[in-house]
Amino acid sequence: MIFGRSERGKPPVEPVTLKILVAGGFGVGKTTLVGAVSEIRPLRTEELLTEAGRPVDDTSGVETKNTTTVAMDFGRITLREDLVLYLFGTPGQERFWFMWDELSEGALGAVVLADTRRLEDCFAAIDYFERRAIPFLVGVNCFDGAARYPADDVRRALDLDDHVPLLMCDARDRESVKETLIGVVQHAMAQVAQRRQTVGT
Ligand SMILES: Nc1nc2c(ncn2[C@@H]2O[C@H](COP(=O)(O)OP(=O)(O)OP(=O)(O)O)[C@@H](O)[C@H]2O)c(=O)[nH]1
Ligand SMILES: [Mg+2]
Repeated sequence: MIFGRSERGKPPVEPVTLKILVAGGFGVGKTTLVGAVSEIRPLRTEELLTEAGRPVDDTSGVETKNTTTVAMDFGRITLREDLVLYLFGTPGQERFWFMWDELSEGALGAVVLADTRRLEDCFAAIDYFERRAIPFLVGVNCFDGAARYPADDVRRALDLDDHVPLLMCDARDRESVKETLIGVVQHAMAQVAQRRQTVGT
């Protein structure tokens, strides 16, 4: 006897797939974040930082860092059985920024990672997403040894619009990263709904 799909129980769920960017300055923890949550072995494009790059590669604060992303990181996380995120980590160094336009194509939203010891390094990423109206939130990656500041102080220093969420996170911690990603999806969905409403009125 042949059973139809409905008789065998629930039909398989086709998940919605969303593209999320992970951006921010050099060495802020983008590759670490994608690696912490990805359920597939993340694709990385790391190259060794060399003596020749020393004048342009500012490793202050991340002195133990010996590689850098030259094209992108790629990972995947299933947030719910019907919701899958594809994560694209951008290269942090300015000399690789020509990749950003390609990577941001079709993105729902972005996480801008920030390190309070070098806040100015994420200004360019914030400008980039503001200009293109790509919804983003700021994740303050709380490095060991970095001073902790109240969220409002960081918001003010970054001159963030009131509607942009800011969260504290640890790029090495799966649960913390998951929370941050859920925050981006919720924020981006709210922005899309608001834009639709504005267009509809
Ligand atoms: N203590 C601590 N170290 C971290 C954290 N996130 C990253 N690191 C370390 O900081 C360094 C930089 O991390 P990456 O993930 O390579 O940074 P990135 O943003 O991908 O760097 P680029 O691709 O070169 O711009 C690595 O040595 C990590 O082990 C964190 O949350 N806490
Ligand atoms: Mg990287």
